[in-house]
Amino acid sequence: MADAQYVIYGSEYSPFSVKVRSYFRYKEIPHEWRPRTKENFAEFQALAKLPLIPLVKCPDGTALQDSTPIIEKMEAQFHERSLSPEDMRLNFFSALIEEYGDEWVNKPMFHYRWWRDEDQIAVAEGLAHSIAPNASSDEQAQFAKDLRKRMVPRLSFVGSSEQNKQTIETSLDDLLALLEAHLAGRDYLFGGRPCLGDFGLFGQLYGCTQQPTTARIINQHPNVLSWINRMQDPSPTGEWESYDALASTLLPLLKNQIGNLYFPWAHANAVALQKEEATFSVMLKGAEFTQDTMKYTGRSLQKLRQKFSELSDRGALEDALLACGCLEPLLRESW
Ligand SMILES: N[C@@H](CCC(=O)N[C@@H](CS)C(=O)NCC(=O)O)C(=O)O
Repeated sequence: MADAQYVIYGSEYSPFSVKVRSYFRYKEIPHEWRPRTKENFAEFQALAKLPLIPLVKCPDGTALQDSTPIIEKMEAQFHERSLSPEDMRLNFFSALIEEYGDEWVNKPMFHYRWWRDEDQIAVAEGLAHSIAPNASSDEQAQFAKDLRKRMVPRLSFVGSSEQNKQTIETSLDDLLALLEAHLAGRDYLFGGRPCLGDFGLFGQLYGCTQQPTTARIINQHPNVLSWINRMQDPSPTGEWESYDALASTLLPLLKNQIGNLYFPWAHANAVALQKEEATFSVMLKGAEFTQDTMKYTGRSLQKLRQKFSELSDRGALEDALLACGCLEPLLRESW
């Protein structure tokens, strides 16, 4: 039966979709990758509760959406090649990196996609081709123009603006420099096997390789580029490394990107949601950052805090989080 396996409705241009596709490949879960197109849109819509990809249709016909719960659900069913290192510190760091990838690194990915003419044109053409593969070249060109017109005003959804541009662009530079150092001599974030954090971060950075400006930036980071390529179809190359072996380059990355950037931003967003404010401003690395409040990010931060609060015997984890400026934001109350 053609559908007696998982079907992933996604797009090569959707970071969350390629994240889930890489996960299914790594876990060797039989699946079909079905790019969502104009032709199969009605089929997708009949399954979707939200107008978002990825959508995974299970062999029993039920549909799953939202990459993090999709992976959690699969992890509970497929135990080979687990994504969870035994060390609680690494396991929690992995969740933290995934959350940061999904919620923060999505900003530079999306900002660079639709900010400059060169990138707008290249991505709109690629998107038009992937959504309407059978259209004539004239129709695709018109569709690309329409997509560009529709997507550019959506920059504000991720907080991309003149005011925030520098913070967003510098955050990608900083991430890539820190990741380049961390990945020297290792295949995945925690050694010889990918963790949840690898998948989340990879999805967004893979998206960056499809955009001329960020492709040029990433090309200057050969370790990161090799890792992005490896993550498209990952397989284990060894064991997890120990926390001590990883700490010297991992903690600076967490401190710079999560302790000093993601957490202050996500916390300010959560406070604004609590106060039912439509926008919020927060100082990030000395610059004021203003954006519309995001409900999804508020909920996912809450889940992370919940996950942390449920851990017992977490003394060593607290020390590790303290070392990278990530403990206090997890202990704070919000809404
Ligand atoms: N939190 C969701 C986010 C999914 C998401 O934002 N998907 C984007 C593409 S990456 C989307 O479907 N946008 C609307 C569209 O493409 O029609 C997840 O992790 O799956």
